[in-house]
Amino acid sequence: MPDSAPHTTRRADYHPPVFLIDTVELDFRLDPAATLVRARLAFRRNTPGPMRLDGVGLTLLEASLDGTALPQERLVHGEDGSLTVEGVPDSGTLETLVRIAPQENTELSGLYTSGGNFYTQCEAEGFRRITYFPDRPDVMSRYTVTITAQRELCPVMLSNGNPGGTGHGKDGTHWVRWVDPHPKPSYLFALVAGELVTVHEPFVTKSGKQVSLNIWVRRGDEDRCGHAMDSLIRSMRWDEEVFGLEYDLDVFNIAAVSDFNMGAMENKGLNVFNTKYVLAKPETATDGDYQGIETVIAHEYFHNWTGNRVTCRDWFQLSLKEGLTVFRDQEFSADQGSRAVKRIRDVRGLRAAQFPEDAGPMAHPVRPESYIEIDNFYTPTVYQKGAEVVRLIHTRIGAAAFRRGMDLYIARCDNQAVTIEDFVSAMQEASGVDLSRFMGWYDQAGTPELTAEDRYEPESRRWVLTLRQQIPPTPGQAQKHPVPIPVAMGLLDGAGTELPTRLAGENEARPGTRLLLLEGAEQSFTFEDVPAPPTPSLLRGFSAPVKLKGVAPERLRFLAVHDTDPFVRWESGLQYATGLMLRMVEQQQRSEPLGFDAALEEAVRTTLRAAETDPAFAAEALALPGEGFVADQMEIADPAAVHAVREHLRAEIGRRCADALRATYDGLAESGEYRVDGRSIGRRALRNACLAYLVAAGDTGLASAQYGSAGNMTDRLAALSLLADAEGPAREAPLADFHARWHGDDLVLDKWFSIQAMSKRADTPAAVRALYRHPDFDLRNPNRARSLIGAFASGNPLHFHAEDGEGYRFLADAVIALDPINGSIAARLIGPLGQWRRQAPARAALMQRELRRVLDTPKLSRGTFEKASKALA
Ligand code: 0A1
Ligand code: ZN
Repeated sequence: MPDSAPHTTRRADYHPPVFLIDTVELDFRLDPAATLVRARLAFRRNTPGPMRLDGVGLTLLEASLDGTALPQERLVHGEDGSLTVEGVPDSGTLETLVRIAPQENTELSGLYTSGGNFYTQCEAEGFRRITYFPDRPDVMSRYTVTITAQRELCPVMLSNGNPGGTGHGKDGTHWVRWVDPHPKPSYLFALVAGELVTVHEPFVTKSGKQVSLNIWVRRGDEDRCGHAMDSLIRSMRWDEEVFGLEYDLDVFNIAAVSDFNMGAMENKGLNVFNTKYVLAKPETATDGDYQGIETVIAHEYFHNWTGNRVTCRDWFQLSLKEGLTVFRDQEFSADQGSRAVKRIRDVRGLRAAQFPEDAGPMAHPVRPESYIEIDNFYTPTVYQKGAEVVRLIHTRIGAAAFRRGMDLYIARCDNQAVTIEDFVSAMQEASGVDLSRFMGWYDQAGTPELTAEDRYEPESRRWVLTLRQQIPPTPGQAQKHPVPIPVAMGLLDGAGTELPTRLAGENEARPGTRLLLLEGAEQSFTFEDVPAPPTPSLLRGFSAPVKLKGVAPERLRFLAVHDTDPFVRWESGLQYATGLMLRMVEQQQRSEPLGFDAALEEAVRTTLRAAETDPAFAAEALALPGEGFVADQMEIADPAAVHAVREHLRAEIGRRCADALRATYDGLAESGEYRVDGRSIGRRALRNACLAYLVAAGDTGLASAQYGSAGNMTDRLAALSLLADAEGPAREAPLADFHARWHGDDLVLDKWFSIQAMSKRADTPAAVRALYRHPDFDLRNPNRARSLIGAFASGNPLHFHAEDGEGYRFLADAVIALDPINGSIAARLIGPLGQWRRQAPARAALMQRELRRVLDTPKLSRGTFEKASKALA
């Protein structure tokens, strides 16, 4: 437990800031052990009340008001580290000097060192670890930052905004000044300093403004920045073309750091990135890594307008910037390649992370009502479901009105800290559509369940579709109201041809997909002139983040082959296979022999025959539903039975379709240079999907051969991950080879840890314990911690849920060890233990026991306390 009961922050308690800060002058004197920070704040009263400044772990050395030193009695230090200055006038200048120790900062929030360089992370509440300040997003100020350091220690010194001068000191120091002309909240402040080299490109905006683009990395990494730079340039162009948004500073800097809590951070003019989302070359990075870089680079760049120019009033509005920016990066990536495949991957991700969250103890609305630790709310719900809600609005009002809405939102809210209502009302005004009921999507947790029933009336040639919705209760929200659900749909005739549709009351039939809007709990839609009972195709493109339940297996089979909408084709295959697997899990539980459904073989063969047109889609269609997804459909999960069924099906498909799989595999052999365009990525994905089935059927040799001959990391890693499940030398030799080759490369070594953590082999729990003690394992590095602990707990349901509880014990041990080092990462990793309600009683008891053990740990961080206590509540 934390020493005192942690404070809960509530959305309803919002009060405007007592003081505003118009300008901030920061002077840094960098030293790893003792950095000095002088801050001059030009303040102005906004509401009645005392001047309370946030601060955490700061040593105050001096304080003065309008040039006069403040006596100690007027400086009141709070237990939380804050500083209250008594007797301040309504406006003036407060100057403080504090000392901090960046090299002691293992939480990686505030100013910290990594590999001898200095980096900051201020979102959400890191700025208060740098200086005393009203550290809340609705205090927006203009910053001037001067950084002084030993020339040798820090040849490069960066902050937000534009360069504002440099100079030399006598004592081997130099200084650099940065001026940011745009007002910004403190969470967007950044400083990066040390030995860094740059990869540079010029960029000219559509109105002719010259911008210097720079990616700052450690020497030796320059040859891995090409894809990040290319992604940045494409993002900048795209935002100009699609949203008319141009970059607004003379420089755009990106700095890569290997110790970072999240993916990246959108600090104004100085994005800081986890190296994982910058560095790539074909020998070290997989196609997934390349795609991740493109997405994250775009995401952070797009924040320049949605997040930075227009920011959040308070942290409850986090999805205002995150949901909207994820929507924007999804649209960008969709425009770079196959829109359908992008949508499938995004939905896969939503279901893997957000749906379980929405059904678990940490379920919260896209706009939460309360939090103990805001770091815990950078969640799939705020990000991915938030993006889905923006997409709902886009779908409802159409692309043109959405663009007008964006223009209005930005024109009206520029340089302000606003709320989700401000966004929705801009969309409403620009479209003329009443969107008030869409607020239900922001304020209610839980995934709506959608069911559809239909009947055909031959005499009147009418077909009636009845849609119903229901939102399950979630912690603190027992009662739910219906939300508006746009259902994109179409009708197919018996031959699979798309029928034009005419709803009762309409004059003319319309071709293709149309949008129905389910507004209440239940609604019927009558279609006229329907010649024969049709097959409905519902929720095309996944038009709403809901669970569509109860579509009959025959319809799924039909749609999987015939639907004109690629998403529904994929989805129907997935749902069909899920239903089959659920029935087989029951057989497995009754110890009955597991059979095989010939429809699966047929589906695999059909997919392979058509694969040439869109290999990426084929790769998605070939994948069986994941173990986690299947388990999520069960009242009480049974990870071992689900695993057994999936392995059985993989081996059966591999055996029965070996000829076709092998032909496709051979036909897709790489020739020529490695390329990262969508088609090349799709071809590799398909080839490796075939390989996985062939290995499941026993052909380990094929994976060994591919491991040896692979010319890129995608193919090498695909082979290695299959070999990691094998017995004997087929496994040990390539794992040792991989380590020998790559142990000097942190990002690649992370993959070596993850692959072993996710192995199906029976000895994996013991192997994971051993890897935890491996000399290359480092709990302080978030990427490494995630690569072992996170990969095991979230990516290996079979062994995480080992019957003897060893998986749970390991996770709790790791969380307890990590919490004092980096509470934010510890709190993130503990998540899987919260899913105990969906496990059988014996497992659930073991999980609860570990959660209690974590909770009984002295001096637990607020974040881990919040996650563990809510999981047990
Ligand atoms: N705003 C960033 C995410 C981020 C949040 C918190 C961080 O530190 C605790 C770091 C990054 C984004 O959306 O990319
Ligand atoms: Zn973001």
